[in-house]
Amino acid sequence: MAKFKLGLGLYSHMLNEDHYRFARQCGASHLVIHLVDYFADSDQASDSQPVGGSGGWGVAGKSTPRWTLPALLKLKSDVEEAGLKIAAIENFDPAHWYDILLDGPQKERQFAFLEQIIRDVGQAGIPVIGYNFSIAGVASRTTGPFARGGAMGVGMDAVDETPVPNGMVWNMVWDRNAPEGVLPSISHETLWQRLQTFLERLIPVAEEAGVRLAAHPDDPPAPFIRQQPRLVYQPGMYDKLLDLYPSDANALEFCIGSVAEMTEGDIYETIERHAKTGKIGYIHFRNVTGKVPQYKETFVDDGSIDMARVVDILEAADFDGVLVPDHTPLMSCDAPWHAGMAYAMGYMRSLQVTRHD
Ligand SMILES: [Mn+2]
Repeated sequence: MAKFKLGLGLYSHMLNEDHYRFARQCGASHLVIHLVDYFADSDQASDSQPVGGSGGWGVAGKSTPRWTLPALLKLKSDVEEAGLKIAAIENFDPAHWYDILLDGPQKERQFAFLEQIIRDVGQAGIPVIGYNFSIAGVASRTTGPFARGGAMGVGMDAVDETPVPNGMVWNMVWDRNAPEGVLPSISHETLWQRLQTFLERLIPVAEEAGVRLAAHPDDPPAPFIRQQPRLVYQPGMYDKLLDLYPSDANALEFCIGSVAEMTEGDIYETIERHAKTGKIGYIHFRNVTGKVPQYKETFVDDGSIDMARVVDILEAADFDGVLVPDHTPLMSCDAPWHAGMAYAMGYMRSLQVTRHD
């Protein structure tokens, strides 16, 4: 049995007994949970993964009650009753940190709120918060029957240049009454300064709370999307992020797919380096063909990445954290999301039980 643990990612509307049972049936011991409902007040299908059109997903802020200590403790106990553990919470609510990303007037208040969230998450015994330090968030991706057998999948053909409207950040609307207009474009340097402030402010709190803040790379990893700079769009930028604030609490939500979509670097070397230094909080285990700006997500066994080789690298590095499928193509049946996930989980489970002992 391999050392890594198998997890399933659940969106907020899936945080219920049926999905906990489904995760167990797929061989998961852990969950990575989303508290933000990306599609609240949106007409996008909520079972498919967020693609990110220019219009954004939905309205931010509805997750607020889920971030309180009593709510986190209840969630944790429900998940544990189902025989699972929460490995991580993935993504902050844009309503809670838009002015941290935008360097706006509510920044101080929002830092204080995120500090409280980190303390509460630590108090609830949840070890990781995954985040994506991005103004535009996920955008420029398209869906189509791109995957094997015509399965609906995600890809990218070109960079979306549509500017981000006022009142939107990270692809969600935080102010429905924002004045007309668009966000000003900023430089990469300015974005990195904002990240530095974020790390200097929150990593010490995370250290004290026993929580790791784990950074997802940009999806898609292009230098600019929607006229906003991206932070981690080449492998070396992950190193820059870690070097900005060396701490065990400054970690990576390592997305194999997004890193493989980058135009530089070698996916195997990059994984090995970070696994060996213990910097990986958890892993998005998905496959892809092509690179930015033209790539397609694939079934886990069908892309250009040798996923068994990845597992061997993780094993050799003694990685004992959690792998989740991230996204999968949707399969043609009555339960496209479930079938896609069960397929990926079965593949991962076989790697887990057959690699080493
Ligand atoms: Mn990912």
